[in-house]
Amino acid sequence: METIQSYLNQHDPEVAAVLDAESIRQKSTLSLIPSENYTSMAVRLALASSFTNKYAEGYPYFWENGERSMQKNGRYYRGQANTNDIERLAIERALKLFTPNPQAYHANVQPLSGSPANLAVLHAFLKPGDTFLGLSLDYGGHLTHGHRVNITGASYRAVSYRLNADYELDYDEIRELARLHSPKLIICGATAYPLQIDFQRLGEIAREAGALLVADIAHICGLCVTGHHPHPFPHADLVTTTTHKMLRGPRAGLILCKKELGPAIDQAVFPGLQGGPHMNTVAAMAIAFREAMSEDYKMYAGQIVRNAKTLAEVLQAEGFSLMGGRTENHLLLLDIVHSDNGLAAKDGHWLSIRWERAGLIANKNAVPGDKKPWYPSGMRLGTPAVTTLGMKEVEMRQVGDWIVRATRGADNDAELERIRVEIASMMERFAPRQFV
Ligand code: DSN
Repeated sequence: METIQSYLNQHDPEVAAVLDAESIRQKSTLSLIPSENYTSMAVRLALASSFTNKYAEGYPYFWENGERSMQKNGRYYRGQANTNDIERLAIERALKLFTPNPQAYHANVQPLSGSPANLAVLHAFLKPGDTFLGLSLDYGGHLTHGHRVNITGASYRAVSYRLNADYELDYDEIRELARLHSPKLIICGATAYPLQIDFQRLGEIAREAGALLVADIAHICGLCVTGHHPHPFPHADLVTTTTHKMLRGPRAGLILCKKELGPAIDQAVFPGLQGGPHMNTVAAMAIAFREAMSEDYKMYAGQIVRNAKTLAEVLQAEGFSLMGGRTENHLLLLDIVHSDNGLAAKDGHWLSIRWERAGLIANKNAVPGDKKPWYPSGMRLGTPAVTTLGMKEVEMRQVGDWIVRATRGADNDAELERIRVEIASMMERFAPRQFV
């Protein structure tokens, strides 16, 4: 990696300086954004591989009578021997990692990220104006689950469901909405939901309504595939995920579905939505899928949850208000406007800036009732990245202490600077070695 850095320094010192600065930032601050992580060296090398030079529109197979004919080349351009091999391998590994029975499912590894994956699913099964249900953004849902400013809300009739007063999914309300609106599809999954999801119950609701169930597990995929959370299959008809969050792969998206839905999904991804897949990313995905099948990864996933629970306990004991009152996964959502004991702040925007000065990198987040997304009342915290670094419960208590001090002392620049130095010192012990 030093060779790569010195090559970049010589080739383009201006860009090299910014890359170097970002490495230093990542090495000296704490990433508490629940959707961020650190990839392995192997994933990073695959991203920089010669596949980045290759176009590969199409698929490394043909659909014939509901089966993928894997030995047939379905690409539009020539020179695909290796792209075909790598995409077939990525598909095989995705099916092995994510599905109960690889023979009965299909995987499309081409979505460029989670948003295009979700849009492709809607494009495959809905016509403009058709109805689907999704979790409201200010209750932890994702933009692509039908928010009005997103193409999914602008092109389709999106009906939003919410959480109950305890910040839990309200399955009875979802059933009522499904009965009332007869959606073609129900999306479940979230970006700021700290509790487990009952996929079985949602599957029953979807079947009763004659709708497809799509589980967007981008945030929790690692917990589902290692048995720490319920698995969406066989209850869901389709699963979407990103591969760069808890999964620690490249920035990309993935769609898994019952095999009979495969031709429609493939058609929707290409040519429906995208052009050529990013084959360097597909290679990196294949590596990440294999890594996630390991015993180490299973232990990592369990530690993510233990770390989040420890952080939640420390923060709650000090007076922070937690949405849902607890966490069962990798994230916590703090209502910082309604926290006690000197921990209330005017808004998440302001607090996130103050925390960053202390080396605590987190994101502001809407909580129910917020009217201004730029000035929300919440802060979202997650443990996947710090757990990758090897941090455990003891470090989470220290992190909790820093968060408390940086909140009580948010107006005190000297205190923020002291915390920044302490964090940088701890990161010297934990920062990953794969940085260029
Ligand atoms: N931006 C992602 C997250 O942070 O959850 C979702 O797309």
